Parts: sequence; C-alpha cells; structure tokens
Amino acid sequence: MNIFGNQVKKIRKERGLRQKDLAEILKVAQSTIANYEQGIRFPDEAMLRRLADIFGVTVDYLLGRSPDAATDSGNTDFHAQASQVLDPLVEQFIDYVLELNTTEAEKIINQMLLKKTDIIHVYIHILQPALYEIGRRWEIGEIDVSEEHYFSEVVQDIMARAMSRVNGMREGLVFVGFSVSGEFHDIGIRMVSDVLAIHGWNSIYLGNNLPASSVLKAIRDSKADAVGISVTMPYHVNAAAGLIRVIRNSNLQKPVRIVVGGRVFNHDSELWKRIGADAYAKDAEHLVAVLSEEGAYVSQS
Ligand code: B12
Repeated sequence: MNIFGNQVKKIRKERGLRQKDLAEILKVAQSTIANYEQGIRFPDEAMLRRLADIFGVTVDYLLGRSPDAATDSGNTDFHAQASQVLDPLVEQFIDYVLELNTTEAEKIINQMLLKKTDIIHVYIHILQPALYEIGRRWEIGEIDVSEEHYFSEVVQDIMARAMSRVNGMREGLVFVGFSVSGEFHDIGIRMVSDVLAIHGWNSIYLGNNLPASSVLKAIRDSKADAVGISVTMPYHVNAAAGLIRVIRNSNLQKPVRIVVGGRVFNHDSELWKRIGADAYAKDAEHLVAVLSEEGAYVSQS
C-alpha cells in the first residue's frame, strides 16, 4: 500500500499545486514527485521534513500515522523544533498571558517602553520570540489551539496600545503592507508596518485576504514607494509570485519597490529572488536596514 505517495498526491492537490510546481519549490525533477506519488521512491528524512514544512502538516500526517494534519500523534520530536533557551522576560510574559494575567504581562512590556523606538526592541526581542515559542508549544501539543489564538489576540492588543504612542499621520515615504491572499498570519507584517511608521514612514497596514485589484487600488491611491508582502505558509508562495507579476504589469504612475518577508522566506534564502521581489528582510529591524542600505529610502525619524 502506497500510503505516503497517496498522501503527497492528496495534499498537493488540496494546495492547488501541480507536480511541476511542487518540484520547483523543492528544487527536484518533476519525475521525483511522480515517483514519490507512485510509491517508486521514498524521500530521505530531510526531504520528508521539507515536504511536511511546505504543506504545513506534520511528518506523521504525511506518513499516514496521524489523521490530524496539524498535531503530531506522539512522535513529535521529529518535527518540532528543539525548545530554545528563552529570555526569562519572554518566559515570564508567556506565563502571565497563559495564566490570563494580562495586566502583569502588559506591565513587563510597559516598563520597557521609555521612548518610541523601544517598541521595536519589544516587538523583535519579546513579542516575536514569545509567538514563536507559542507555535512550538502548540505543535508539540503542550497548549491548545484556543490558547494560541488567545495569545495572538493579546499580543495584537498590546501592539495597538504601544503604537498609540506614535503620532498618527506621517509625511514620509509611503509603505503599503499586507499578507498575501489566503494567509491568516498577519502579525509579522503588522510589526513591519509599525516599525516603518516609527521610522517616519507613512505606513499603511492592510491586514490579509485582499484581492489583487484592491492591492493595486491601495498602491495607486497612496502613491506607494514600497510594498511589503508577507507569506508564512509555503503553499501561498505561488499567490505571492502571481501578485508580484500583477503589480509589475500594472500601469502605476511611479515605480514601487516590492519587498517580501515571513517565515517561508526565512527558511529559503533565495526564494524572494525566484518569485521576482526586489528585496527581502528577515525581520522588521532588518527591513529598515535593507531599505536604507539600498540608498533608495532615507529614514525620516
Ligand atoms: C499566531 C499563529 C497563528 C494565528 C495567526 C494570527 C494572526 N493574526 O497572525 C492563527 C491561529 C490564525 C494561525 C493559523 C494557522 N497556523 Co499558525 N502560527 C502562529 C504562530 C504561533 C505565530 C505567528 C506569528 O505571529 N509570529 C510572530 C511574527 C512577528 O513573526 P513572523 O511572522 O516570522 O514575522 C517576522 C518576520 O518573518 C518578518 N516578516 C514577516 N512578514 C514580513 C513581510 C515583509 C515585507 C518583511 C520585509 C518582513 C516580514 O518580520 C516579522 C517581524 O519581525 C506561528 C509560530 C511561528 N513560529 O511563527 C504558527 C505557525 C506559523 N502556524 C502554523 C500553522 C500550521 C498554521 C495553520 C495551517 C494551522 C491550522 N491547521 O489551521 C493555520 C494557517 C492557515 C492559513 N491559511 O494561513 C505553523 C506553520 C508551519 C509551516 N510548515 O510553515 C507554525 C510555524 C506553527 C508550528 N510550529 O507548527 N497561526
């Protein structure tokens, strides 16, 4: 019985990928995918892991050992990242939120916010690692999905309150940031948009699930200088590539720089080039450096 091959074929189709598309993402020949699906070949451990990552499922699910795509059935050490050594402040912040003590959690953050640029430090060094840790705990079944949802809502509330310290309308260069259509993860691009706002950009954050026509309208109406597209799940990469083509082929009054970022790019350092973006940044702080290094944009702060 070819359980693995059948799983690959089923999930590939669910994600709307052709064998050719999957082969391109994995940088293998199309025949390799065909062989997997027909049970002629079986991947090594690294390739199994990559396939699971690309599909956003567990290795157990790929192997037909678990009926659940998102949680492992016991054999979790294969897929879950090792627990990282966490900054005690991050750990304390997580504990408070999971104990539903948001007052104490927010106190940790507020004590760090003496000037507006401290928000960047809090984002990158407290909230971001806390969210990554929450993802890890969810993946190994240590916390429930409801706790993961709650945690991300609390983080977004805290971000909104922190940003109320930064003035509303800015006169600087215009950045339009959003997550590619279909992508639920939008906290990362929201952080990026906020960080650019702190650096004086007129930063317009659009959230997620926008049709291409609305993206184009936003770029046109705002006369955007740069557009930021966020992708977390590997199966949304094609949508991002398509959107980049649409933006390039549209008749904009002025050229716009297209920058991309998000988990999927952090795991494949050349992917941004292959999908036609102008630049990539690994996190919000890095983006500021990338944009100013390019010399095209000078921080207004
Ligand atoms: C919160 C969360 C959710 C929330 C999202 C809420 C929201 N409004 O965003 C909810 C519950 C909705 C969710 C859903 C899902 N999730 Co989820 N989620 C997470 C979690 C825990 C945190 C994500 C996050 O906010 N990270 C913090 C931000 C700040 O980090 P970041 O996104 O990397 O962003 C930084 C950089 O990447 C960069 N960046 C990001 N975007 C951009 C854009 C530009 C232009 C630039 C320059 C830079 C840049 O800068 C950012 C700031 O520094 C992660 C764990 C993780 N490791 O990330 C899992 C995680 C991403 N989710 C995962 C999965 C599997 C899912 C689901 C498929 C689960 C399911 N079965 O339903 C769905 C996805 C559905 C979909 N269509 O998208 C997996 C993905 C695994 C994989 N193979 O890729 C993860 C890794 C969890 C895990 N350990 O397994 N998720």
